[in-house]
Amino acid sequence: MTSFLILNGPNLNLLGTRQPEVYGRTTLDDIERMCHDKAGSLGIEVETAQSNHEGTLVEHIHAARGVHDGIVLNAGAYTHTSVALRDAITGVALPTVELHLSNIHAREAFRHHSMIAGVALGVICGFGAAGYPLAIEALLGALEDRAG
Ligand code: CA2
Repeated sequence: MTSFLILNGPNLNLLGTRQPEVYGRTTLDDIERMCHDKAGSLGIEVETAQSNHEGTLVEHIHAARGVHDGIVLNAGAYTHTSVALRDAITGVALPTVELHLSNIHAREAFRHHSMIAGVALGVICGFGAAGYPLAIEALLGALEDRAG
């Protein structure tokens, strides 16, 4: 069965508790439940994980190889800094959707650049928690297109 890793980076465990005007009121648990529900409706599986540590995120990406068919990655602030995460995505060669709750291009200049975008299949940002099911659907669609 098709399976995706839904990977969330630093501070996303705080969702729903602070800065609701930027990130909304949905908690990470809610988002992970939404992902499982979306996967169920599409007949696929998802595994969800979150870490505040760059190296742990790299290890999750490595472990996805041979287990999952694609990755939905909200790398949080590491999006803007991490060559290691970019190299991990390139290294496992799994199709990856970069995802952000907020529209990073409408925020501070330092959020406008992504280390991930250049190795991602595509980017979804600015739609809040609704972006996660959108990303799952887009990733599945891309895999189905590739399979012909
Ligand atoms: O918009 C996104 O999803 C981000 O990846 C979120 C990151 C930010 O550094 C990126 O530029 C864009 C930050 C996540 C912090 O989440 C919090 C949630 C509640 C309270 C405090 C932080």
